[in-house]
Amino acid sequence: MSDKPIYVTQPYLPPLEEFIPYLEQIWDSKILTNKGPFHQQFERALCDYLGVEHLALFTNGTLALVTALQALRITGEVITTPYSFVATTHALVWNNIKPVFVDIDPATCTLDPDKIESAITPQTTAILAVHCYGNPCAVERIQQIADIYGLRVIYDAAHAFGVKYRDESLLRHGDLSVLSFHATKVFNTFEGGAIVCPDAKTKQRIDYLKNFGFANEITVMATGINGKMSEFNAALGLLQLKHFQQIVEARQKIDDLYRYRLGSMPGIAILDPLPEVSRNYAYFPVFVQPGFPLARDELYQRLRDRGIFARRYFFPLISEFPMYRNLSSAQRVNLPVADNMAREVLCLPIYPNLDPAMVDQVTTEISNAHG
Ligand code: T4K
Repeated sequence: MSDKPIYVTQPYLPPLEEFIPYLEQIWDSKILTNKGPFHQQFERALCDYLGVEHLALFTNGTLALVTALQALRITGEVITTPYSFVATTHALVWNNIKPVFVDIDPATCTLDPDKIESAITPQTTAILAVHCYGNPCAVERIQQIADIYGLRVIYDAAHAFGVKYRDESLLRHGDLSVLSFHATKVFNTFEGGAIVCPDAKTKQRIDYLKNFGFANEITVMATGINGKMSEFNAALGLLQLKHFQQIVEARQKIDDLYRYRLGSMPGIAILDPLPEVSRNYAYFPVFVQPGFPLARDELYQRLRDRGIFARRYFFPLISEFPMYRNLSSAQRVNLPVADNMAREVLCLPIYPNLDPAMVDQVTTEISNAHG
């Protein structure tokens, strides 16, 4: 039994004294928001760090998703995954778009490209895919399908900060990618998010949209919203960026340790690292299968009883929630892989300050279930 609860994650915070000078600047300037100096610096620093052309900061990932769909004027039906955080699908409905759920690939937990074409109808305008757990979607296949059918591609990259695919940023794929800097993410600014886009014109439209549609003091270009990131969050982001490499290295050690301890445990399945991917170690999902003596929920409860708060990301499937379950694409027969994975998944604690002794404790508790 752990003295202190072990949560699925714990936000990384830089040493407080390093943040004070940033706060002093904000207190001096009295510029708190509306594209202040830290906001501008952070946008540039993120583009450089991530290796992308343009990026617009947001107050959170959900508003960034909602705005990304607005920016591309997406309508009608959008193909998406049921295996994600509910914000992915809610963003469609906030834009009066009908979600069409398609099953996932068990190797990555991302949209199965082989299942996309049969879900396309004359109303389909886009694909909204999720780089789940930081695993890249089948980006080339998805782009091929999108090109054939004239669809736009938006990636919910909330889990994919810093992930590289074939030696370049994963965020360079698709028409837009959306990041989350929420407290529970690998890179956090307390709350925050961003849209990554390839061209200056789209970036400008997104900048109008996130600022009520204002182009200047008296001109409103679009029915925008308030999605702006504050100077506090932007300043924190600038500082967090300096620590990010160390955050990833610490996470990698935890990931290695879990793989070593659980890799050959009967009834526990782990996703294999993908070739040509430089990972961010955002989550450590395991899948509790029939060879394990406990059902997934029994293991979840057993760990909780011992102060270990693993989480069932992503259970229930989004398609099971009351506002979605009546859609024909939400029927379980349409989503057998996602349905199965949602019933088996348990995300184990992983964060930079997680003591290896605690990882041992988690894996010992799992192994003890074997009796
Ligand atoms: N798309 C995807 C694929 C996403 O995963 C998300 C967010 C979004 C879009 C939307 O992005 P944002 O609008 O959030 O920027 C959490 C997060 O709230 C959510 O951001 C995240 N996905 C989702 C996967 O997980 P909960 O309800 O599980 O969070 P919560 O509060 O239970 O936190 C989990 C654990 O983390 C706690 O047990 C303790 C620890 N924690 C949490 C917070 C908030 C801390 O130690 N400190 C904290 O401040 O949803």
